[in-house]
Amino acid sequence: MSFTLPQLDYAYDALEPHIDSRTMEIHHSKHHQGYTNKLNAAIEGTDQESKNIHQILTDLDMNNMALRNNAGGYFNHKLFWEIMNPNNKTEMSNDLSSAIDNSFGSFDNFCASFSNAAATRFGSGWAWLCVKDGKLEICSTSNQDNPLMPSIGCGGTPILGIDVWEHAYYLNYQNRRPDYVNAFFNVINWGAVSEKFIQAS
Ligand code: MN3
Repeated sequence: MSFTLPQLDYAYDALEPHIDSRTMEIHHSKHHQGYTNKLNAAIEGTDQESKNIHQILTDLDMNNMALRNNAGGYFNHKLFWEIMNPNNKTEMSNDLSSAIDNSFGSFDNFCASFSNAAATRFGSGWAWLCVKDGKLEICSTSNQDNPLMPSIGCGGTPILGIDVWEHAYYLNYQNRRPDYVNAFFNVINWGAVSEKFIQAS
């Protein structure tokens, strides 16, 4: 199969003022399109062509850097668009709320830990909320790595992620990554995260 750029179910300007329209447009139509094109080039004519993206990531040869970077980039951004929507328009399920309380003590503690993981990821990468063995974990990965990849040391199935590459925030926030991370909490699609929690549990 070949992969196509996933469409957003909101407009580029829908996440303003938290994430600006120009950043969204470039991020989706240029960066994510680029990962998609390079993923298709990396799998063309190989046995990877018969796999879905989940299979490609979980079976990955970590030394295959073209596939690692671009399969990761394709999947990570697809998840990122899905777990955002304007102004927290959907609500967290009771099950996810309970799991967050059980794993982190409180929602505020979860926010502090997730923000810390995003702020302290050196250079480019992602911070994640994952489901592992029925429990929630926060971790971060570099570049376009993803918790589904083998031996990544960041376990489980990701249900929420934030892109902390500078291309995700620099136009609006410049070097102020913590401000971007704080703003991200205003646009999390908790309904979508709750669905991913059910699927992963
Ligand atoms: Mn990105």
